[in-house]
Amino acid sequence: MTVVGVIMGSDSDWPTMQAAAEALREFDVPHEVRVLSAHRTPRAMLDYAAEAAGRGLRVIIAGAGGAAHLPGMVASATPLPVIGVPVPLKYLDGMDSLLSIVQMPAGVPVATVSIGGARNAGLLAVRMLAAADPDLRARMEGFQRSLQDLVAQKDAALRQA
Ligand code: RP5
Repeated sequence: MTVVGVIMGSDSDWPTMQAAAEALREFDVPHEVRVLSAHRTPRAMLDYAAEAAGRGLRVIIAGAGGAAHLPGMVASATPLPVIGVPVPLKYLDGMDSLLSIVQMPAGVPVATVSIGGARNAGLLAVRMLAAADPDLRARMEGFQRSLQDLVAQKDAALRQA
């Protein structure tokens, strides 16, 4: 069953957002990818958000750039946790996207990752699911150990340089 929805405001966001899907794939987390725009397809966006929990989704990752209202609007219409990814566009270095997503009013949370931080959005979704899934938690712990090993290898290489 599909448990994570990876949505974005435009297909132009995909080069950034594909890192979220890749992280989910690494952990064998069933997910779907959709383009839904807060401004161009508002009704489809709200229908998606309203139906997501009933369809079995447990986390939504939403990326958008510029006037990035998709994550917040989706969060307003679903009880599921929403992770927002600020997508950097040509101007303003993604600061517009970041501020549009992160400054949510009290009561409607969006867990915002860094500008372009789609991989961390995928990994955060895995951690959310792992809170109630011991097997997934064990694999996340294994992944964390692999990060430690990588740093240790780099440290050892530089010490010898
Ligand atoms: C936003 O407008 C999208 O999330 C995208 O980042 C941006 C530009 O969209 P396109 O004009 O490339 O379709 O809503």
